[in-house]
Amino acid sequence: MKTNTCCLLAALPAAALFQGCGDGPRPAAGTRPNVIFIYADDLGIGDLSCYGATKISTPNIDRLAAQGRRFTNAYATSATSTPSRFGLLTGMYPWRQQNTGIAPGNSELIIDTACHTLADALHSVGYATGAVGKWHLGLGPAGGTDFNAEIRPGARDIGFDYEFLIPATVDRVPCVFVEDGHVVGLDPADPITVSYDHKVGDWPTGEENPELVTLKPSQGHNNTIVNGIPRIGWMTGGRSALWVDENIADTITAKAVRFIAQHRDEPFFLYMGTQDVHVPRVPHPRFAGKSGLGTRGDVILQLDWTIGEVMRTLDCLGIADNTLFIFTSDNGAVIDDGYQDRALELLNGHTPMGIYRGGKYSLYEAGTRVPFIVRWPARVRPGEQPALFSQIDVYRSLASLTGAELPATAAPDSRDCLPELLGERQNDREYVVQQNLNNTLAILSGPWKYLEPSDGPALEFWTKTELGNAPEPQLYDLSADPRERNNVAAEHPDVVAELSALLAEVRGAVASTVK
Ligand code: NG6
Ligand code: CA
Repeated sequence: MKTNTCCLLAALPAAALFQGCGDGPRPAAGTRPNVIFIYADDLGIGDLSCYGATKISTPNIDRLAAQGRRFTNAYATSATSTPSRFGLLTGMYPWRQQNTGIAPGNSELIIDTACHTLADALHSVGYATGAVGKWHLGLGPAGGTDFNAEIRPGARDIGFDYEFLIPATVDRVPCVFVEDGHVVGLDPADPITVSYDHKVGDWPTGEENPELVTLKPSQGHNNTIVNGIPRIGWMTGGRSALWVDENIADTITAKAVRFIAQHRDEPFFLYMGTQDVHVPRVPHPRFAGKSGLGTRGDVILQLDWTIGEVMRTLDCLGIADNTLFIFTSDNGAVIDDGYQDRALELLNGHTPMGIYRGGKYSLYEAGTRVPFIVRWPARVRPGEQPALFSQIDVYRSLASLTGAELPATAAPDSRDCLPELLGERQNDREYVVQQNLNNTLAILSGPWKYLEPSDGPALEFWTKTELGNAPEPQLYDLSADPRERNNVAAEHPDVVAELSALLAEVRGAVASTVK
C-alpha cells in the first residue's frame, strides 16, 4: 500500500485537474476556506485512537485531530443515518418532518427542493459544491426512484453541482452508484427494478438460497443476494452497474480526490459520506485481517486510509492550510447490525461506545455522542473543544463564516456557533436535543439529561441496543453519572419540569411539516 505519494491524484488524467477551475480571483487565505465535511457511518465515540481507543490505531484521523480541534461533547441530531443527514443539510430537526426515518433504497428525495440547504447557502456565495458517497436521503420524485431514467430530483436539486452517490446504504438495494442523475455503468438493455415490498425478478435471495451467501444475516438482510451478500430489498437488472463491495472505499475516495483537484482554484464544499463502517463490513484485501479485530476493525482502518488520502490530496495541491476539514459520524457505534460478522466476538477489548450507554438507535449517550474534529490550519488553533455542540449548528456556523445570506425560513433550528466550531470560544450550547430510532427525544442542558417518557416499541431484538424508551421520565446527571446508570428523576422533579418544558418549547418553536 502506497502511503507517501499522491497516488490517487497521480491516477487522474491531467485534464481532470484543470476542468472546472474558477475564473474568479482566488480568495485570500483565511477567508472563504474550502470546506470538506466527511460523515463516517456508524463510527463510535470509542473507535478512534485519538478518542482513547487502544486496540486499534487510526494514524491519519489522529493527525487530523492533532492539527485541529477535537470535540469531546459533540452530537449528531439523531441515532440513525437519514435523520442526522437531513438535520445537517437542512438545519431543521428531522423529527419535525414525518418521512425522515431510515430511508429505503428507492425512496423519493426527502428534502424539499424548495428548502434552502447548507449546500445552497455555500453555493450562493460562490462555492463549487459536491456530494460524494453515502447519500441516504432518497432520490427522485414522490412515488420513488426510477433508476433507468435521469434521476431527479437529487443532490443537484438541493444545492450541489455534482453528485456521485451510494443511493442509500451498502446493505440496501440497488447496489449501484448514481453520478449526476445516472446509474454508473448501466446497460439500458438490462434495466434495474427495485422493490422494498416484494421479490422482483429471479435473482436468488438470502431467504430462498441461504447456501449461496458468503456473509450470513443475523437479523433481516434476507432479500436479494448481490456479490454473495444478502441485502435489504429486492432488485434485478443492472448487472453491469453493480458495485464491488471491496472497492467502494477506493471508488468514492477517488471521486472525492478528483472533485477537490478540479476545484483547487476556487472555494469548494465537498460533502462526503463514507460507507465505512456500516454493515456489510467488506474491507479491500489491503485491509482485510489487518486490524486483528475482524472486519469491523478492518473497515475502521480503511476509513482512516480514506481520510489520509483526502489529507494527502490537500497537501499535494497546497490547499490544506485554507481548507476547513470537518470529520464526524452520523450516529454512534453498533456492533452486531444484522450480519454474522463476529464483530462482538472479535472486539478483543475494543470499546466502540467508549464508556457510554446505548449505541446506534439509542437515546442514551452512545447513540448520538460522536467523534467530531475540525481542522483549518490557517485559523483554527489545535486543541480540545469541550463545549457542548450539535451538528444542527454546522449549517448556520458555515453560513456565518462564508457570509452567506439566508432566506427567513432557512435552517430554523440551526444557530451560528462559529466561534465554538472554530474553537475560539468554549461556550456550551444552552441545550442539545437527541433523537432515537422511534423519535423519542431527550434534551441535555448543563449537567442534566432528560429523556421524555415514551411507549415506543421494544425493538431490541434487532437493534441489540436499548433504545431508551421508558414509560416514566428519566433524568441523569451526566457530570456525576456519564454512563446514565442512575435515574434521578424522582429526586429532582423541578429539573424534570424545567427540561420537559424546554423540550416542549423547542418542539413548538417551528411548525412541523408532514411529508
Ligand atoms: C436497519 C438495519 C441495519 C441498518 C440500519 C440503517 C436490519 C435488521 N437492520 O434497519 O442493518 O441498515 O437499518 O442504518 O435490517 S443507518 O446507519 O443507515 O441508519
Ligand atoms: Ca449510520
